[in-house]
Amino acid sequence: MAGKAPESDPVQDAPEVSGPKHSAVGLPAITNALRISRQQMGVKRTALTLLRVNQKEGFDCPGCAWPDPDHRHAAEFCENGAKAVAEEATLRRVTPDFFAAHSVADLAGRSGYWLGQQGRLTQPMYLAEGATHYAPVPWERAFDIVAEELTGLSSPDEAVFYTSGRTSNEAAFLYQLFAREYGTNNLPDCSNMCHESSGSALTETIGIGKGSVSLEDLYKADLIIVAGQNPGTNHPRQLSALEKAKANGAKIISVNPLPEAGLERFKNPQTPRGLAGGGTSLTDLFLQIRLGGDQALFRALNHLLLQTDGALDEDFIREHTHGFEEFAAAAGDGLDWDETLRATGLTRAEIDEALRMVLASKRTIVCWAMGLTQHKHSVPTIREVVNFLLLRGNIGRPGAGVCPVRGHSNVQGDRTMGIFERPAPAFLDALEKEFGFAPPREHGYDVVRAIRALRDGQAKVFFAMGGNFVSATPDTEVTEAAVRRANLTVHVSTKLNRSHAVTGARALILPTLGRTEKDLQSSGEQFVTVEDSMGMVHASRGRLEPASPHLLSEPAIVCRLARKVLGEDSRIPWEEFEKDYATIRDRIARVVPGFEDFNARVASPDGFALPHAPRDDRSFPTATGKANFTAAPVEFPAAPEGRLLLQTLRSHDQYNTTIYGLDDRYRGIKNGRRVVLVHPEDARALGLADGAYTDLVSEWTDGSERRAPGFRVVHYPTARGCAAAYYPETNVLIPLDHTADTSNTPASKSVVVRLEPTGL
Ligand SMILES: Nc1nc2c(c(=O)[nH]1)N[C@H]1C(S)=C(S)[C@@H](COP(=O)(O)OP(=O)(O)OC[C@H]3O[C@@H](n4cnc5c(=O)[nH]c(N)nc54)[C@H](O)[C@@H]3O)O[C@H]1N2
Ligand SMILES: Nc1nc2c(c(=O)[nH]1)N[C@H]1C(S)=C(S)[C@@H](COP(=O)(O)OP(=O)(O)OC[C@H]3O[C@@H](n4cnc5c(=O)[nH]c(N)nc54)[C@H](O)[C@@H]3O)O[C@H]1N2
Ligand SMILES: [Mo]
Repeated sequence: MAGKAPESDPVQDAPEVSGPKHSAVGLPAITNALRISRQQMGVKRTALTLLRVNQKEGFDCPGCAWPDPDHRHAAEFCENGAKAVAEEATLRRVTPDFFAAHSVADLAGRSGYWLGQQGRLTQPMYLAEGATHYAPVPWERAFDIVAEELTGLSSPDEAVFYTSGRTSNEAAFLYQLFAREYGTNNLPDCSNMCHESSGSALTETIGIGKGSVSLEDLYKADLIIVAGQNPGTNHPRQLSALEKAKANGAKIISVNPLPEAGLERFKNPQTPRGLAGGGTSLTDLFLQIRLGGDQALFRALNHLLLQTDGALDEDFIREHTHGFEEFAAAAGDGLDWDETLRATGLTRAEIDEALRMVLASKRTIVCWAMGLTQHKHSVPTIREVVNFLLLRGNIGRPGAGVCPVRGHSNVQGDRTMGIFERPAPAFLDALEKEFGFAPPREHGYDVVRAIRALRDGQAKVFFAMGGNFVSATPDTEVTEAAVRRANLTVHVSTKLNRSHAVTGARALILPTLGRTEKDLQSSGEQFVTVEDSMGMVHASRGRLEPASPHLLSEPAIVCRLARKVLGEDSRIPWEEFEKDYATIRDRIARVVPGFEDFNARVASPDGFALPHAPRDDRSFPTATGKANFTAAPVEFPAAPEGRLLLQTLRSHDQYNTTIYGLDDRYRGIKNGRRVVLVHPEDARALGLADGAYTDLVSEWTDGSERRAPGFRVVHYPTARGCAAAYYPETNVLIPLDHTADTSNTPASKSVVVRLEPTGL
């Protein structure tokens, strides 16, 4: 029934298991999307809302960052996009009465699923020091409280301003401007936990931390390697692009420890064949790699390419690259095949087959996501992918390139707008020139460093523009204790989540508009803009009436807060910005390269493409002025005898920490989330029957242990020695210091665990 949330927390842990599926989408995807949408929104609103997703006059889907094709279907959404929309456009409401009925301690005892199911936040709420319940607070008073705390700090660096990647370009630009005029670069964001490793590796090697391909390139590729990504669940519209590429003759190699249904076979719901027929088989070669074995795999391919006559694009290497000799010396001679096969879990024949496909392809693209970015050696792994593409000149020409597939719908745009704890000096110079204040130059805290600073009492105010910090971050117990030490925690949010229940001495919840909603300011109705995973910028306009008359937009919240905190001293026209977002875009146009004439260009329904030097003209804005080969030693994680390597990943019914439902349809799991997928032979060796219950115990180098109790063992065809369980439940297992070198991203895809039968 629409509008009604569950009263009690449902039993989450009665998982029913039926084995993995071998195809994705098709009719069940539509039925499931409509069922969840109707539960949240009712029938009429479901129809009205879903027809607006990703249309040229509509709003950008708050799901993933996959780009929209030029020729859009009437319903350009996918099952999981529909769920993201339903979650936001729900008719359920969290009112002051709800907070009066539920103490913070009560909320802290609820599951993330239950919290999210309560509906949209409707009024600003304040938790006074020592209070047991949140109480309604007028907006002005809420801003005064934040201003009081921020102006009372002994240094602006005692404040942390987190962002999750749904924030629009306009709001993000204002938010970083406010933080920097206030005086800090402490702007950690979800990207620190996500594609930071891609950004680090790509900036160093090709000079820009973004992907180099467009959708058209995918359609033209001969070979697409999808490594460490589960598009069937996390980027379902990517399957349509892969299907089209295949129809044009492309081959696909999937590199994954799990046989993911979406990559096996796609039943396109937009075509009769997809709905009623067998669908399209996508993967031509499945490489069932061990967790963290990708660097070794790409190194082996590179070694073989270096040994094959005529395999290299020598002109490209000579004209456009740097460091080839050194790389060839490291990768060309002697490869330790025993080590390669151990690291990858593959056979020599499988690697040779992949090589044949690589040699047969003139245009190759590598797509990747969290399976490559969340390991200790993620940055060298992604550099090795770049080496692989450079060897055959697969960058900066049609049908070829790097394709890191972003997560949150505007995470890439937020970074472009300056949400970054280590801003480029040129960006700060441009801010200084445009606004006439001296931005701080010292680097700020990323996510992990922000947690340490809170833990150590060096950070005292935590402000979040969206997201669910305590659930998304590693080392849950450490992180929650760290956040509880803050003087004030503030969350600008659409929905209730655990971060509202784990608070500093005082706390505020500031409810905001979602993408789907009309944004009316005094100059009239506003739109915002976003940038997708392929560097396309376009407008997003909500149409629904806001969930409550008390909501403020994210730009309005930043403007009002900035005026309170910075007062008369501010040189920035905050009032004007709030009134008319076009005035924000005028400033972005003057500060951020590629946004010249922003207001005029974004008026085009298709939006516009941002410049990308390697893609546009094969120039590489790196330190050497060329694309850089890099030669790093091959690394891979190893689990000691009797232990497994655990990856923490998403089920089909969740959006990060937002749990839509309790099923993971493609993996054959229903009605529960506390499951651990283990290869049947590994499970037998550990004496664990399918259906047995086990605690997951992670073992850390300093001898400490962390425990996540009560997971149902599921015998599952994952790579040998590897296990998988859902995040955020498993974040408790990941030590804060277990991060990727260089990017400092929590290494959530390689955690050494012991499985201990529950109750022993
Ligand atoms: N519906 C939905 N959509 C989403 C999200 C969501 O939660 N729900 N989240 C969004 C966000 S923020 C992001 S970042 C993306 C995440 O998108 P994904 O990266 O697809 O998300 P994960 O579930 O973490 O899946 C990781 C995949 O990599 C594989 N993998 C794990 N370790 C390795 C490895 O060492 N090597 C290789 N080759 N493969 C490995 C796993 O088996 C799995 O298939 O999706 C975005 N879209
Ligand atoms: N173990 C493990 N940990 C991980 C990962 C993993 O694979 N394994 N993945 C990491 C990745 S890739 C990411 S991106 C992070 C995600 O980290 P976050 O981005 O912090 O987490 P989300 O769950 O996406 O945030 C959900 C909340 O955002 C708020 N929200 C939704 N829409 C809006 C909006 O329009 N405006 C505002 N202001 N708020 C809104 C809602 O209140 C909702 O509860 O988690 C990371 N953590
Ligand atoms: Mo992400």
